[in-house]
Formats: sequence, structure tokens, C-alpha cells
Amino acid sequence: MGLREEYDEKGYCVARSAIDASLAGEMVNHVHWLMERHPDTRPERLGHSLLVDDPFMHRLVTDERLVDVAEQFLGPNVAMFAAHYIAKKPHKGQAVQWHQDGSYWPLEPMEVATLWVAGTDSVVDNGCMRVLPGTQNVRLRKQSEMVELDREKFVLGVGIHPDEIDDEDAVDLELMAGDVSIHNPTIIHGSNANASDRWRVGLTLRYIPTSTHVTNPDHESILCRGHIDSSVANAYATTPTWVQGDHMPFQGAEDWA
Ligand SMILES: O=C(O)CCC(=O)C(=O)O
Repeated sequence: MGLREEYDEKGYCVARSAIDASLAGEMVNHVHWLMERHPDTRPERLGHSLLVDDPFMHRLVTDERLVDVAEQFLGPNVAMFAAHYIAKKPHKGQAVQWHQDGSYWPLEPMEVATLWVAGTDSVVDNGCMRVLPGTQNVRLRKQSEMVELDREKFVLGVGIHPDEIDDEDAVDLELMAGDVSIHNPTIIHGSNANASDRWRVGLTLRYIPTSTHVTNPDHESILCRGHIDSSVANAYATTPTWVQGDHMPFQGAEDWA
């Protein structure tokens, strides 16, 4: 079965070795570089506003290998509307409560695919992502139907009430560094805390076709391939220039200087 068929049937799929080990290693370096500059931000919360003007992030999200994967689900005109490192420290990394991504997003229509890129191995003991098979076909919950969560324990502020979840059939999406899982905006998913003595670094990249409207006018996406749709009022980030000292050094940074 091809990736697209698997995704259509199950709501998720995995592309093994989508990027090489050295690029995955640069993602881990990037997390540590960001943590030094934003010491008050937990590494599970290195979100879009810290990344949208970052040259390494532009280099990564426009990587042909990742955009080739995204194109299979979204067609030829591809943008990335939200990036977020969820990096879990050994023994301290937080859990992600069960949720559906589409509950949080200002998108019309909800045409979007998440590429979850593994910077390190992501397995059961360090808190890999888990999905509830079959839930890709359920109704998308509103945030008003969800419960508030303790931000000391959980990455998200609201999630699905634990009483509504039967996780007996949950699937652990175990990935090696460089693998990418892809999931749809309705499937219920989450992850446990990191109980291991190893980091778990994942990067969520939310790719959309440029025909999807990001209804928050202040939000900037990154154009990755093809054309902007002039009938859709989305804002796009300018391609940043890499400046030594201001940005993390990475392989090929001189091409962005
Ligand atoms: O990284 C994780 O543990 C969870 C990821 C997630 O919730 C998401 O991609 O929406």
C-alpha cells in the first residue's frame, strides 16, 4: 500500500528515513540553540513564533524530501502554516493529552496534513506519539467541549476529557531519527511523558495547500512549493537571510546568507 492509500484508510502513515541522519542531528542542535536563547520557554513549547523567521526552519520545511511527502496529500501548491518543536527532556518531558489537531486551528477548509519529523528516535519509553485508530472518522470536537489541563504536566492547555478515551487499542508510532509520521487533523492522538534518560525531539510541521485559508490575519505561513492562491488572503513570511552570530550555523547556511 502506498503512503497516500494508507493515510486515507487509517488517518496516519509513516515515511521511513525521509530525511538523513545529519539533518535530523541539526534539528536536535537547533532545539538546544533555541533553548539557550529562550531559557524561559520549555523545550516542548518551541513554537511557530520562534521559528517562522528562522533560516534553518525555512531550509528544513522547504526540504524537497519533506515537501515531496506533503505534496502526496495536498497537491502541488504547498505551504507550512505552523511549526512546533515538542522536545522532551530526559525524565522531565511532558505528556500531550489526547486531542484532535483541528480543534485548535484557524483553517478553512480543514485541509491540512501534519508531518511529525523525528530528530531523535521516538519510542515508547521516551514518549512517542500514539494514535487511536478509527478516530480519523469521528466528529471534530470544539475546544469548549474539552477540559483544561495542568500546564505543569501537559504540553497543551486543553484536551479531550480522559473519561471519553479508550486507549486499549492505541498504536505507538515508534520512529527512528529521520523518520516522519503523517497524520490527519481529526485523528485522536497524544503522547506520554518521557520516562527515559534520553531526549525525545519531534517537530510538528502543519502543511496546507495554498487554497486553505488561515483565518487569523496576523499569522504568517511559509510558502514551500508552487504558487500562492491570489483569491486566498494568507500572509507569507519573507525568506530570511542567514546572519552569522544571529542564527544557528547549519550545513548550507551560506546559500541563505
Ligand atoms: O509530539 C507529540 O508528542 C504529540 C504531537 C502532537 O500532538 C501533534 O502533532 O499534534
